[in-house]
Amino acid sequence: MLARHFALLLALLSPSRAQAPSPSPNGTALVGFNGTGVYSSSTTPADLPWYTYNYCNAPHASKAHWTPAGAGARLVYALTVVRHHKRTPDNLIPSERVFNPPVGWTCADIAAFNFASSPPPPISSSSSDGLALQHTLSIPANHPFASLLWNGTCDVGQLTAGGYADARKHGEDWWGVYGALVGRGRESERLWVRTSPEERTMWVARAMLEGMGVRDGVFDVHAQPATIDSLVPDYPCPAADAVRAAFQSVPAWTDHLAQFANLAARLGDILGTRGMNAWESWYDHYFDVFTSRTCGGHQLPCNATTGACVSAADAATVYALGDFEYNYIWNSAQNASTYTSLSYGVLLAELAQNLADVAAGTEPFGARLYVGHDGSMIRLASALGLGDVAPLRWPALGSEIVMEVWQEHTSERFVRVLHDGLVVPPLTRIPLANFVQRVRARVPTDVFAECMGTA
Ligand SMILES: *[C@@H]1O[C@H](CO)[C@@H](O)[C@H](O)[C@H]1NC(C)=O
Ligand SMILES: *[C@@H]1O[C@H](CO)[C@@H](O)[C@H](O)[C@H]1NC(C)=O
Ligand SMILES: *[C@@H]1O[C@H](CO)[C@@H](O)[C@H](O)[C@H]1NC(C)=O
Ligand SMILES: *[C@@H]1O[C@H](CO)[C@@H](O)[C@H](O)[C@H]1NC(C)=O
Ligand SMILES: CC(=O)N[C@H]1CO[C@H](CO)[C@@H](O)[C@@H]1O
Repeated sequence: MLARHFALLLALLSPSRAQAPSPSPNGTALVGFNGTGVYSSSTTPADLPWYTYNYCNAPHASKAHWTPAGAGARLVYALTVVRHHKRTPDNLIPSERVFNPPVGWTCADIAAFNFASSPPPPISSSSSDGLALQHTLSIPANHPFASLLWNGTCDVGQLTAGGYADARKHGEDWWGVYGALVGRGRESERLWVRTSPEERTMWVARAMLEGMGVRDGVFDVHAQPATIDSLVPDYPCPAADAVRAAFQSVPAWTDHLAQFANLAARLGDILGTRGMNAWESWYDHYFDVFTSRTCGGHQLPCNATTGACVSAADAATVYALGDFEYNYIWNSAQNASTYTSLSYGVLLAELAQNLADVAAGTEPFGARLYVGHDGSMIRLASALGLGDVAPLRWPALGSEIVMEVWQEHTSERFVRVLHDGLVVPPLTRIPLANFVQRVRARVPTDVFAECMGTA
């Protein structure tokens, strides 16, 4: 496994074989990231290793590459957290319509259903013929505010048909490895699924369940209200905000903004975002706008007036900067660990409790699946110490962390962690109780009081 991990690092560091062009060497020198990997297709080219970083569709555990933890050990539980798959941009260019991709953002190939039912229908895996409600989104050309959005039929941050297909395959692969923990026909009894309050995560849950072979009936997925949701996470935490504001005002952060001011100016001139704090205080928005397009098969944006387009080289530098920023904020900054603990403590406590229940023999489910966001993945990766092994990159679409519980011989149980399909070297065999303790150690004693500053 160690050798495989080394190979992974080499693959990440190897120059131009991936589809993204090599970024400028001076960018590499500053931020320590190359931005290499695949950013323009869900399919990793066959000449690259299967575990190559693919931002559009992360590698994950599958029968073809997964190996048991060792002879004599039996898999008894899997706690999986994934990011949703490909979507439209979550951040809009101020004059979005002017930058419309030539073929537009069309979502005619994915149907959205949203309806309520009262009284609640029975939860079961048998077919139920209720009245379903499909809703179709339209953006009328004569809408007075149409200039703020693209011409097309997709909502902002909407899962695309391509994202749905990737999620379905993800579910199929997940079932190939972990399905036996659930059992055919016992899906709603043995598999517990949680999403964020964001619609796209529910769509991904649906696609993954479909890929797992759950076709009919009513499946219950759980979510928390957006105001206190712990998975995005969205609960208020002014203390965490203050910690982050402080470590984003020191040179370790501000230097990269100064160093890449020319890049920011160039991008700002093309997109009309110059001087806008939301776009210039970090590269998050550019990263989102560019990758959503390239992963969705669209070109990088061009300014219709000047004809200037964002160059592939600049996009690659943005990707490297995105990795740098994610690693800094959630992993490497002084106090990043406090920030992660405060802002994710509620979910970490829940994950630890699931595993404690397994240890106590009171967990009724064989597996739990959480469908979240990049912010969910990076915090979990950081809290589990994955950033001590290698710097953390921006969690790719569909990225996955699995905490497997193995039973050895008679009583000894241990946890093995997989990240994007690969076993994480230091987390191959942690006694279950120790693992629970490690996760709990990252949970503030009184997370509400510490967040609200009343501790
Ligand atoms: C919007 O896109 C459709 C389909 O590509 C096209 O037929 C139509 O002319 C476009 N409308 C505007 C206002 O750009
Ligand atoms: C980290 O937290 C300590 C204690 O609150 C504080 O003194 C220090 O300035 C913080 N560091 C940064 C970079 O914000
Ligand atoms: C370094 O990168 C900046 C921003 O992309 C660019 O303006 C500058 O010319 C580069 N310097 C060198 C020495 O390549
Ligand atoms: C196109 O570029 C010009 C020149 O930089 C800029 O002023 C304008 O805002 C850009 N267009 C849009 C629609 O943002
Ligand atoms: C191709 C390339 O730029 N590779 C560099 C990636 O970054 C590492 C440091 O993190 C360099 O050692 C590589 O040379």
